[in-house]
Parts: sequence; C-alpha cells; structure tokens
Amino acid sequence: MSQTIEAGATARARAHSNIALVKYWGKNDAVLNTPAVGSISITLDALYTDTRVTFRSGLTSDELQLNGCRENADTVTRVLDLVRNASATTLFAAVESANNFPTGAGLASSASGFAALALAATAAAGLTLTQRELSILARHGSGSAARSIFGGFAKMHAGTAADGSDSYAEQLLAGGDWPLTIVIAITEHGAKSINSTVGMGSSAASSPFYPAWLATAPGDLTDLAAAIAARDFERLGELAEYNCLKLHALMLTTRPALIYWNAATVATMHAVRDLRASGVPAYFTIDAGPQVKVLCLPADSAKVHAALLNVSGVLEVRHSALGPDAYRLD
Ligand code: 2P0
Repeated sequence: MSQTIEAGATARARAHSNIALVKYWGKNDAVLNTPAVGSISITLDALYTDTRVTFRSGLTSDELQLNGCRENADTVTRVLDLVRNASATTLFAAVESANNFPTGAGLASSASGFAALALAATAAAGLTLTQRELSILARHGSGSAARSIFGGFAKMHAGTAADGSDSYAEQLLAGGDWPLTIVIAITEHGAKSINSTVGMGSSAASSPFYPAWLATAPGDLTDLAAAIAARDFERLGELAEYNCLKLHALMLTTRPALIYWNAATVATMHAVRDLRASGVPAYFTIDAGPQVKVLCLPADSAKVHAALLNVSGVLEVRHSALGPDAYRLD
C-alpha cells in the first residue's frame, strides 16, 4: 500500500467515544499496545472527536493542537509513524483535534481521539484501509480506540499473534439494531490524576486480583455477547455493572490504590440501584474517572435523567444514543 504523500495533503474525520461494558484493563504487549483481555463496548452518538491531519513540509516533528492548545505529540507520532511507513514519506503532520466533551476525565477521549486520528491520517495519506486495519492502527494510539472505529456494539479481541495482527475490534450490532440510551452523570470537569496506561500497568504489577481479572474476562465476554445477541437488556445491564465493579475492585487493590470515584460517583451508584428497586431497569458503569454512565431503555431516559440530576454533587447530566462508525468529514 505504498503511496507518496504530497505536502499539504489533509483530511478530517470524526469518531465517537465508546464505553466498555466488559472492560479492558491490562496489556499483553506495551509496544504493540495489545490488551491482555478482550472487551465489548457501545459507541456513543453524543460524544465525539473531530480531527484534521495535514502533512506539511518544514515541520521537524509532528505537532498536536488539542482543543486549541499545543500538546505533546508523542502518542500521535506512534500512529503517524505507521502511516508514514505505509506511505513511504518522511513528512511530519500537524494534527488539530477537538472534543465536544471533557477531555481525560473518564469519558474515553483517547478512544474517539485515536480513532479519528487513524482515519484522518490514512485518508490524508491517500491510503484506503479496511475497518479492521483502521482498528489495528487506532489500537497503537490507545487500546479503547480500536473499538471506536465501529458504531453500535463492538467487540475487541485481545489476540495472540506476536505481531498484534489479530488484536482488533469488530462490530457485533449496529446502533439502530438495538436502541439504548446512556445517561451520563458528570461529577467532575477536571482531568483525572492517573492516566489509564499507567494505572493498568500498576494493577498488573501489584494487585493480587489481577490473575482473577484475566481468568474471568473470557466468561464475561461470552455472557455479554449472548445477552446482546438475545437483546436481553437486564442481563446486559447486570453483566455490565458486575464487570465494572470487578474492574474497580482491581483498581482499589492496586498499590498505590486507584480510586477514581468521588462522593457523587458513589451517590449516583446508589441512586441507580434505588431506581432499579423502584422498577426502572437502569444499570451503571464507570471507567477510569468519576463519571457514571447509566444504561437504560429509551422510554425510561427521562426518569433516569431526573434521578441523576437529583444526586448531590452531580454537575451535569448528558444523554446519548448509540453512535455510528468513524467517518470522514470532508
Ligand atoms: C475500557 N478503559 O475498556 C477501559 C475501562 C478505562 C477503563 O480502555 O493504554 O486509554 O491508551 O491503551 O484505551 C482506557 O484505556 O488505554 C480504557 P491505553 P486506554 O474502556
């Protein structure tokens, strides 16, 4: 797939963030960025990243502007180096990226960001990749980004190949095949204190629960895929909540402990359980940050929204349907 890139070649893409229902935490290979466990996610319509990549002459390294601010471009370079290799070019790129939601706060901005980057960079380079190839490329930036190439429900394979070629995501269902609503309680606007890459490395090195996390992941993946195939919302919700709490047990038993929750995070978990006790099927999931994502059926979203807004410490409540595949904007 060799293709020389012209200076000034540019493309823009949008990718939506995703939330894992069976979660990724831990790596097989840090260089290839392959995960130690598979994962299953839903892609969110309401949260996305728009990224423009422009290959330019005269740059001495890649440059990244994130939400208008200059940022370190090292992780972006990891992905762009692969694109340069495939295109036989030495041109560096200017990357302009913007999220329509809080960055680095547990809303998977690296997932949407690196998926948008993979698509925009390959498009700017004139490369046409399959979605599987794009998923593998996005994975090099961030494991969760491999899933954001796809809309709806996506399954990430941990893979076993030494070159990472079987570590990619694929779509299980399109968003329209099973409409669900995700109601997000924002409990903090700032960026999180410990990034996921560092956090999962220390969980693998220090938590006595890490072997159990690895051993039980395949069963959770099988069960969740079956719940999705059967459109069994209660089963899906129970499994998602269980897997989330298992992840946080792993985080809490890491040394030093990874406590991503704040008081409002915990209060929201109780509010969701109270809702369920009152007959509304709603289930929470939480990532490496303090926000609480609540899964419900579209018909119940107003009730869930009202209950979350009522929780002390919840700053904002957002809604999302399931989103589409990553796509080009130009
Ligand atoms: C997930 N998370 O499956 C899990 C749940 C956070 C908690 O994927 O090191 O930013 O860049 O591959 O993808 C966050 O990890 O980590 C993540 P890297 P990433 O969504």
